[in-house]
Amino acid sequence: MNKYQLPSDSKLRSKEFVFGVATSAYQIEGGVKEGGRTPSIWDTFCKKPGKVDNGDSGDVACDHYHLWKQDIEMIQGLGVDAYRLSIAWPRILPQDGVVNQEGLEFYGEIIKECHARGLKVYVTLYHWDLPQYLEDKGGWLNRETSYKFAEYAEAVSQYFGDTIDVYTTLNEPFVSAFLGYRWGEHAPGIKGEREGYLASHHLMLGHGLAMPILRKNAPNAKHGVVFNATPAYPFTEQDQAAADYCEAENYHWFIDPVLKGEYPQLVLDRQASNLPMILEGDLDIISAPVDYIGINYYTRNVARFNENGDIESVKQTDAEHTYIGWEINPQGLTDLMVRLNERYDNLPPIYITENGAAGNDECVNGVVEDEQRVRYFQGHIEAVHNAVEAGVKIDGYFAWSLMDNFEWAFGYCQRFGIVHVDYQTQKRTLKQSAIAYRNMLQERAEENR
Ligand code: IFM
Repeated sequence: MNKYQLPSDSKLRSKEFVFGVATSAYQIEGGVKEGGRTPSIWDTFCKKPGKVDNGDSGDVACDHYHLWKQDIEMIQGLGVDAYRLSIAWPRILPQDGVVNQEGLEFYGEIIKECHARGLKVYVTLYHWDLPQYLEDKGGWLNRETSYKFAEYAEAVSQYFGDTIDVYTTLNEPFVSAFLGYRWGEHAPGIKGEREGYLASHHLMLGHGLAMPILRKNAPNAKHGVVFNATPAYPFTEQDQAAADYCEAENYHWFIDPVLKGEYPQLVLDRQASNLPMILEGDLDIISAPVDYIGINYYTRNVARFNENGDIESVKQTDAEHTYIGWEINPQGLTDLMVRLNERYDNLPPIYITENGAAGNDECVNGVVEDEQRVRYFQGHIEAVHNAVEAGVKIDGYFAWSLMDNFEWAFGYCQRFGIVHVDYQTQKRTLKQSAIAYRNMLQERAEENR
């Protein structure tokens, strides 16, 4: 297949629907000691033996810090409407209270170049690279960090204002809080139930504190937050409650406070002994209206109660999985969209801000055959179409990721890019999945001409 197919009457064919590609700062930039940047928690974490596969780090990554111009040219060549990137907090505020002009200018150049090439710019403020100096004071376990995040949002939005088309406060607070502070698999590597919940509340508070600041400084931009969400299915009929709890913890815990102004009862009950201190007024701050929510979808979860009454995931051995071990299930994306639509009366428009598949792709004679990823995208783009048909307002779709990059605790061995990166030479090669994306978008552009 050299082109993703869309039904002829699909909303996804209209030019109002946004197609894009996404990346994040630490995963692609490198240049960690350049431009006045100071270490983030990921620089520190990568140095700890055994934390990241193969001892990898984002020190060089895709060297986007130097190659950004050619990368943006490549993005334009794909024919997408938008580029979703993140800003590295430690480039903007390398020390507490000190704004680094060079950091602002670096992203200013990128934004200018994107606009010159007709790309809309979606910027995430926090894609997991907390400045280490804040971690040294407790990181997201310290309520003060929420206020520091608001200061950072002020610095960025004051400088960029409406030149950023769409602002995102946080990417996947579930991952920052739970993988970082509960299960210790991500930076800063802390393990503790209470810690995970405390970090989650402070992240959401940071989001809420940032919202009015962003609106004040960028009144014409859109503002929102991005969640990862994995729909859960019961393994047997008896396991419905297990599946319900998985969803509650995985995404209701993060979305409910924003859209309902409350935390979900299922989690409040089950985690009663781990709950953070929620001060009066916090939920009012967190539930400030958003213009959109971003959803990152990769896979589904099948859940059951084991013999101890604990909830566990059951791997579906008869299903197809990607290289990272995640089940491929496009129907899960449609179901998730419909479930969100049913759960929230005031659901704002959704962007699918990430969707993609990991492989261990190789470039052979300039060609990267990523047949599984091509099928993955075809299935998931159709799933988005089906959700739209079912009445869900979805305004855009971003492939994760533009190019192979530093996949956190997996280092470089999991390749999520639609563009292959040779890490020795930094050569970029469009995979078949990128070519199919480009061809679909080209056809759409011709139709809309
Ligand atoms: O690479 C990550 C990204 O940083 C956040 N969402 C999930 C992706 C794949 O794991």
